[in-house]
Amino acid sequence: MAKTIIISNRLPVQLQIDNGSISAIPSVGGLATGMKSVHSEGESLWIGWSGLTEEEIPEDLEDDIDAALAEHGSSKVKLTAEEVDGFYYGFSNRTIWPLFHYFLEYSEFELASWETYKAVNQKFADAILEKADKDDIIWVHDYQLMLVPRMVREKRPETSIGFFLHIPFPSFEIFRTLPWRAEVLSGLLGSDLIGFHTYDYERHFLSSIRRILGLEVSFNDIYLDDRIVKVDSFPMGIDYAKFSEAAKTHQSLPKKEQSELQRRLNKHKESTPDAKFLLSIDRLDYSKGIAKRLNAYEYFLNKYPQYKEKVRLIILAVPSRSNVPQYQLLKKEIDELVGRINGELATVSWTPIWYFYRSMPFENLIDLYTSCDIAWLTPIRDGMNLVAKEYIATRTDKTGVLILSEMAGSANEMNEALLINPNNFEQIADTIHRAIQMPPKEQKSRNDVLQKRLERYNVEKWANDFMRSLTDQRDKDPAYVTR
Ligand code: GDG
Repeated sequence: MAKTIIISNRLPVQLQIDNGSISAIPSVGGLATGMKSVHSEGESLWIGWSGLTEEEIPEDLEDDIDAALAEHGSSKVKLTAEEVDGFYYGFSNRTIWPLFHYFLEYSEFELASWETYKAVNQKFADAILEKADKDDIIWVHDYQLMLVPRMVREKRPETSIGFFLHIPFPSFEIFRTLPWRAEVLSGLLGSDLIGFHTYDYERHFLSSIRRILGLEVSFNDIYLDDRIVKVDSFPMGIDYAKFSEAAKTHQSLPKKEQSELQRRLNKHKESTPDAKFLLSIDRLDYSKGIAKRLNAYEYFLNKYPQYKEKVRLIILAVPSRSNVPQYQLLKKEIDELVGRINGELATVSWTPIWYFYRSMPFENLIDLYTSCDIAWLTPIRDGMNLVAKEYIATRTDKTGVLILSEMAGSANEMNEALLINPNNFEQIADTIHRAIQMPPKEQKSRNDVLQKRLERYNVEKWANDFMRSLTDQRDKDPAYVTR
């Protein structure tokens, strides 16, 4: 029976080695959840890096690790610390990530890390070739693996291969600066179907295909000598039921079962009933605009001083890529900004910013989503931004206001949110004021539309739509049909 092979940089499970005993814990991330419907037992295999380098895996535990992963339909690609450094921290996160998020000045073009990226992509492709049977369908994920589709196609011309990019695809003017631009495009063109979150990313990609490779493009089809590659947009949704059910359960919890965080949030709400909580949750990443958001918050408090002592900004910044210098500098900048703003504006009874630099358990995430009156997300660039969708899904009584950057892919589907330009402090200050003043009736009518849309186009539908489009494409491919 044909199976689906999913391939991404990280596996959907976390390995834990404790006194020689191995366990694999399923991850709760969006991709892992989204692929659940595709990654059902027995019919699919997930290939990726386990998160431990070869040096960190004791040789005598190798078989046990493979067995633990196999229980979750997973198989690991072995990477050395040096490979992780050049491939992941290097080319993926110091070249592609900044470039594709329009941070051209952060993008490093180093031949050595490009060479490692190629070699590691080949390792992933070899792992697929070793495990894939003739009729299997292959779905490759994200910017770390853009060369894999071509590498697999070269050895197995008839295989059905899909690729999905989770981050923006930049405009031609940005993409053309990459020294290895043609190789990256040609790597992606090994696919039968290439998916993006938005129509804009799709258009940018097609424009680079025309101008860099000179290929013929008609609507969303790219004509190669022997095949047609289809390009389309598939905006990723969330597991809507999971978030809305968690919020309902959470609200019915008796006081003694509530988390410490929830009790503290309640206490503050009771002591200042007209106070408002603003919330932002992101990985600590320069693309998320956290430092700019802090400056905009200070601007807002100075423009609307009546809200001093009345609003609190909760910032949850999740540690990310802390081996990359830009992330270390950003962490320092944010620490200093929070310290300065709190130092200058705080009173004995009011701290303007509550700053958490950590990852929180899912239950606490729900505490925050359900307790905060306004979610304020201001990425400078963001492929989609699932946090915006999750916040809306948890608003069971339909109150709450979402202020969202128009630079996030999700803004395309969330017109009922208050959309802002993250660089326009004047507009941001006025929008926070508007959000605080928004009558509950208006909040409910906006959120009602948003919730219905998110519930309908959930992550399962996203995965199924992509798979359907990929199989349709395969059925049209002459190489497959005449086989
Ligand atoms: C990339 C693209 C695109 C966050 N903090 C905690 C936590 N989270 C979860 C959220 C959400 C996920 O992490 C973050 O997803 P985003 O979409 O907001 O952002 P990226 O991590 O940058 O993801 C992005 C996405 O891929 C999918 O294609 O939307 O544009 O950059 O699900 O809930 N979860 C827990 N604790 C935390 O502290 N448990």
